[in-house]
Amino acid sequence: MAQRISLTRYLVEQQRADGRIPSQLRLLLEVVARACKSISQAVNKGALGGVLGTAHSENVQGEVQKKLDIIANEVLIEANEWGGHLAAMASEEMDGIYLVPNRYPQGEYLLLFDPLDGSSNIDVNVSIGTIFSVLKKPDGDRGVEESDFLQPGTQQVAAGYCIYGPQTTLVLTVGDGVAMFTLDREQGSFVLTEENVRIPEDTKEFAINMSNMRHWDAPVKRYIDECLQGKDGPRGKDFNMRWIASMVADVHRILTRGGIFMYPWDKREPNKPGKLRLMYEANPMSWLVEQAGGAATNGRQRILELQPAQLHERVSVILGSKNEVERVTSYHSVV
Ligand code: AHM
Ligand code: MG
Repeated sequence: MAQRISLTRYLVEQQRADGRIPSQLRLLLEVVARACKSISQAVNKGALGGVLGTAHSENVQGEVQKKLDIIANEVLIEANEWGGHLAAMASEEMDGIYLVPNRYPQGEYLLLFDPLDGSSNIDVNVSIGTIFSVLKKPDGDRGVEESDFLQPGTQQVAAGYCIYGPQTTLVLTVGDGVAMFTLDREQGSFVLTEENVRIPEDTKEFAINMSNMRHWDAPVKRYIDECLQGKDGPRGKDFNMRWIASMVADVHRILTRGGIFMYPWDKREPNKPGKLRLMYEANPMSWLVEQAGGAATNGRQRILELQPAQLHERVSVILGSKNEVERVTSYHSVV
C-alpha cells in the first residue's frame, strides 16, 4: 500500500524542498488545520452539541450570526493567538482587527478568515466550511494596524479552506499548486489525497443564484441566457446548473470537476460592488483557482490584483474554468 502522507509531513517536505514554507508559516498552517478539526467536530455533533440555531447577534455586515459562526471564530482565535507565529487576525465575524495579546510572542504573519462560510446551510445539514488567507506583516517596528492588512491578493503567502461535508477536506496552496487533505477521523490527522489539482479549461456547469437574475447587469444576463439556450443556442451545448449556496462547496466542486461560479454585482445594492468579501472569501478562493489553472475576475479585472481599501470590502466574483471566466469577462468590455 502506498505510504500515507500527513499534512505535517507534506508541510515539512515543502519547507525542505525549496524553503517555500518558513517554519513560522508551517506552524501557522498546522494550527489552522487543528482549529478546523475542532470546528469539524462541533459541526458533526450538530443538534447533539447544542450548536445549531442563531446566536441573536449581528456581525459588522449586519448579518445575523449563527451559534456556529461565533464558535468557529473563537476556536480560530484561541488556537492561533499564543503560538508566536501571528501578529494579528481579521475575521468576517469581527468589526476590527484582533491583535495578538502582549503576553504572547509576536509573529510575522497576518491571518484572515471567514470562520464558517455558508451560514444559511448550517441548520440544514449541507456542506459549509472555513476559508483562510495568510499575508506577511509589512516590515517595521510599530504595532500592526488595519491598513497593514490591505494588501492585494497577489501578496498572499498561503490560502485555503476546510470543507465540512460528507468528508472533512482541507484544501491548501502556498503558491506551488493545490493539494487536498482528507481528515482521517480515527487517526485525527489530515492525509494527502490529491496533489496538483487541475480545473478543466472548459465546462458545461454553472453556479449562480438564479433568483437574482432580474437584478443582474447585461453581461452576466447575456452569459447565462446563452447557457440556457443549450445546444441550439450560440454555445452549441447543454449546460447544467448547481448552486449549493456555500461558496466553499461550490468552489470545491469546481476544483474537483470544473465549472464556473458567479456572485456578480447586482441592482439590489447598487453601491456595493458585490456580496462576497474580497479579503477572506474572494482572494483565497481566487488564488486556489488560479493555482489549479482556472481564472478569477470581477468582470473587469483579475481579483488578485485589486487593491483593497477596507477590511470588509466586497467584490463581484466570477471564477472557475478558464475559458468560461474569460468569456464572461470579455462580455463586460463589450457594453
Ligand atoms: P456567509 O459568509 O455569511 O455564509 O455568506 C456567503 C455565502 C457564500 O458562501 C454563498 O456563495 C453566498 O453567501 C450564498 O448567498 P445566497 O444567499 O444568495 O445564495
Ligand atoms: Mg462567507
